[in-house]
Amino acid sequence: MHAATRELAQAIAAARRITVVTGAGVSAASGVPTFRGEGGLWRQYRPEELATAEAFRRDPALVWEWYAWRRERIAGCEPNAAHHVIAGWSRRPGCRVITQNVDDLHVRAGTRHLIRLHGSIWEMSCWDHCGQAKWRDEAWSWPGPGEVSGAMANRRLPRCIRCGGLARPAVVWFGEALDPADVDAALGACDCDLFLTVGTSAVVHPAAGLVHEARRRGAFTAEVNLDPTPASSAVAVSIRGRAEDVLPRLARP
Ligand code: BV8
Ligand code: ZN
Repeated sequence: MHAATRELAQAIAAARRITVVTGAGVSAASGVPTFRGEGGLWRQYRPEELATAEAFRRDPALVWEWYAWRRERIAGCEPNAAHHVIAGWSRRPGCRVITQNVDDLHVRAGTRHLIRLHGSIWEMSCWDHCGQAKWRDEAWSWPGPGEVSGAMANRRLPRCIRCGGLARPAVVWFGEALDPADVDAALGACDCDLFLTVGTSAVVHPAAGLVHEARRRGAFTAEVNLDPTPASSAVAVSIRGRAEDVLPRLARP
């Protein structure tokens, strides 16, 4: 085992309070596309065209077609070894898990004390803000090519279960505020002994700022990621590798 991995494994074993922050890299081995790496979603699409309220206002069918495609991809994915190690850590008192991912694979792996900063691709909310709380809908799927087009497509889009208006994916888009309760919980989780980021390019805020806040509060900070990130030079230990390979080693000091 590399010295850095051993050092981190020992720090994890000794830590009383651990906070883990994950990004798309932790789900890569499960087959969920990442955003910015090789074959990432933002290589094929422009985020402003799909992951913003403006894009949805302009063309809800296009945005729903993209989310339907991602839901279908994710439906066939299972949590991988990295999710299971993190779920194991989450059962330790004082451990909290924060994810940027919307795939809910941490939920399916049985992770406790999970903060889903960007929401869930399996949940919907009312585009017209009628007051209906977000709800889970795993059944809705895109009507399929050729079956509907144009105005017809808009009629087959998901509707709000309360007012019948247009429903939207209950995820946080660029330019949208995160749920203040989630931000508060994430900041509270920066009070920890060990802060570990796994599988994130560390460019999306406010999630990307958490590791720096944890360091400011005295935490031992570490990163496991396939590529270098803007956080790599700021953490105490930065391990280059695949989460599904490295995390099981970190769990067996
Ligand atoms: C907000 C939607 C304010 C859901 C997403 C401060 C500074 C700079 C910019 C900003 C700032 N504050 C706000 C901004 C703007 C913006 C932002 O951060 N822009 C960036 C891009 C510059 N932030 C926002 O707009 C946020 N909102 O701050 O609002 C506000 C306040 C009040 C009132 C109104 C507004 C909202 C951010 C959320 C955006 N939504 N997605 C969806 O459809 O998924 S973000 C999107 O990127 C995903 O949700 C994803 O979670 C997130 C981060 O990406 P990563 O998870 O890191 O994935 P990525 O592919 O980038 O990286 C994967 C990494 O894994 C790679 O490094 C790769 O090397 C590695 N990897 C691959 N395989 C493996 C691996 N590692 C290990 N093992 C492997 N096997
Ligand atoms: Zn409604």
